[in-house]
Amino acid sequence: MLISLVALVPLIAAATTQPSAACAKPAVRREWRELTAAEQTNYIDAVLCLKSQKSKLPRSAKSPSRFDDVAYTHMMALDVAHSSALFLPWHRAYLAAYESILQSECGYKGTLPYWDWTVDSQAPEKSVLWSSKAFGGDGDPSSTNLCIRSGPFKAWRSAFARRMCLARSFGGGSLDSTAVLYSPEAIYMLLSRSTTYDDFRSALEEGPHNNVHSAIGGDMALIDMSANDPVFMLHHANVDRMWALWQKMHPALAGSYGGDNADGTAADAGDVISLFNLIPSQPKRPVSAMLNTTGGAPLCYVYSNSVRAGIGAGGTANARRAAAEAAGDAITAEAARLARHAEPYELDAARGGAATPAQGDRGDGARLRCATRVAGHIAAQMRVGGAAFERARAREDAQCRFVHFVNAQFAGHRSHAALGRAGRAPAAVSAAAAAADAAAYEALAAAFERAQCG
Ligand SMILES: [Cu+2]
Repeated sequence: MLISLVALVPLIAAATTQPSAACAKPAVRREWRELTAAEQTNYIDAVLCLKSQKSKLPRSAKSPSRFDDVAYTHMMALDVAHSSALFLPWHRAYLAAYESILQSECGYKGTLPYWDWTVDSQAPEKSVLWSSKAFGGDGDPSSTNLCIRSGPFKAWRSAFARRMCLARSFGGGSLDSTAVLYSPEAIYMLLSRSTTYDDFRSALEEGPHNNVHSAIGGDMALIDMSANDPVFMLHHANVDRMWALWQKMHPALAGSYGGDNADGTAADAGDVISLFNLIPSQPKRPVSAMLNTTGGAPLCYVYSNSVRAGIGAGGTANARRAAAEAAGDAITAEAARLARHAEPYELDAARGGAATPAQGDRGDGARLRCATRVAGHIAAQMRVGGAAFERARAREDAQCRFVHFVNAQFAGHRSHAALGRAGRAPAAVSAAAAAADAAAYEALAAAFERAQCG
């Protein structure tokens, strides 16, 4: 594991991969909190503009607006672009089209922002995204349709797949706002330990991707409605960013593609992506054109290193502490037991709640919670069933065991997502800080793997 640590750090630290000649100056997609208030308003205004523009689809689509054209396109791609190899390249093409429509049809000058939900993972319902100046908050639990009550999209009506208000239901339908998203530590584990395209795609799609859809609930939890919520694009930009990070972390795999298509045929980089004429003048492109965000035509962008709360107060010292602790062989019996525990989500009751806060806990400012499981009925309509569902459950369990292990073994570890940091102003992460984080996460991941073998 030491070899991979040495190999990973400089790769993560590099701010960009080498752009091709066709993409000399990549645009930078930034985290929502990196935008100034004026830039955030410009983005929201551009989305509102799209909803007021006329549809460009054939009349037969019955789309009320240009924004609805975009939602329609996602609805048309349900079966080809989910639970299949095409998931990542299709959504990459879709986001690029959406970004270019905002720019060319609504005069938007910026790039598509992303939502780094790892930052809000420990209490997603408290994210700044839900402010009435941003995307508005939770749905109204007293209304049967769970319509949102605040923000610029309050009056929105969705057209596809059904005509109704914009709905949310934090906590995945339970209305108790207790969902937990994937921590930065768990995401590092997923990125660094997925060693084929298909393994990575399925782990990301069935795990964190579905977890966020489920946690927001309402439209977002319904595969045929999800693109009606403007927050969909920021979530998917982060999913796309995870793919770019994985490609950067594993250079030998960066151009790799494979697995199965939705129809059971073997996926191939020559497969053609259809956006159903969302941009009529745009040619259909193959998957191979989506494998590099700086490949040019139509992709020419990179992602920033995101934000964190309380920067400067812990990052580097934290990294040093975790690396030092992992270097010693001090794997306690309790941590080793946690690492092998058969029922990670029921651990609290078994050992008196010593190491890991319950998912509904919002008081513990130091430790991490396990990410919420995706409920069976939500996974099913996200097209995850059968063996894929069993695989997703096993990965959720492994993620939760890792969280228990970090809490038990590294009591001094203060995650950037820890709630105790939540009050601090968010600040952009430098390449050096991102590299230090990666070193700390690698130490945790390696220690976890040692304990599992012990
Ligand atoms: Cu989708």
